[in-house]
Amino acid sequence: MRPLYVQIKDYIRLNIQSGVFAPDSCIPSERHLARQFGVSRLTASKAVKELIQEGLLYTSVGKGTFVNSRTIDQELEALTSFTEEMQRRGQRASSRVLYAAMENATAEVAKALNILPGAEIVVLSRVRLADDQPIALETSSVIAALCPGILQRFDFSRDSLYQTLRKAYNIHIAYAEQTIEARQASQHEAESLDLDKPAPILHITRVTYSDRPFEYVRSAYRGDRYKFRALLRKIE
Ligand code: 16G
Repeated sequence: MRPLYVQIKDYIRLNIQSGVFAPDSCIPSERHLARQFGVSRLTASKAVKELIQEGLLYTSVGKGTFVNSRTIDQELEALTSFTEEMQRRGQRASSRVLYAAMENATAEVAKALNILPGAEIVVLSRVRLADDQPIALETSSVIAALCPGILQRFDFSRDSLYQTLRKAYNIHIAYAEQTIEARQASQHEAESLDLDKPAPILHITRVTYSDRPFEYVRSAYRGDRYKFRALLRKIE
């Protein structure tokens, strides 16, 4: 059984997605949610707080908690796969698969994916290319139990990982958390990305969620070929 605060989060998220809680409208109060779900006020508050952190809701002091329409669009819009992102720019996406195998989760990966260390994960390491130019080196770890047989059934030099997860395993991406930092490319990264050393890369660590974390990715984007854009909203 899923924790109660997660069930409350799902309830709010579904109501937002279906338009029952309209953009910029006030959602039910924490007291109301607590009563409705038969939980403590603290549990309801945890659900609401996390949705605020995820950018789905915002609070207005003394007025209540509201549906954050613009941020959702921005965040969901920005959450594309490499294949979709390249298509949008009119470029052709392809991949060179460097490694694809089952492994046991290290403590770091297990923590990010909320699984036990040693649990089976699918590790996929790919050089991502746009119009045949290497752009990024991505290593994704996906919980194996969620996508049985994925490596036997699909060819990731051609197939999109996200499309495969959605179509074949019914895993729908809800949001992702990522950090970006600049650093010097390692030798392996430089070789994979055809870089003359020393060259800067943008190193991204990302956890992608459906109704639970399912993918942990570490990627190196070529600093000279990639730019990340963000829309920033003033905090009330
Ligand atoms: C993006 C994601 C990566 C994901 C990949 C799936 C970033 C920084 N990374 O590159 O986490 O694994 O898309 O792409 O946005 P695919 O569906 O084309 O295989």
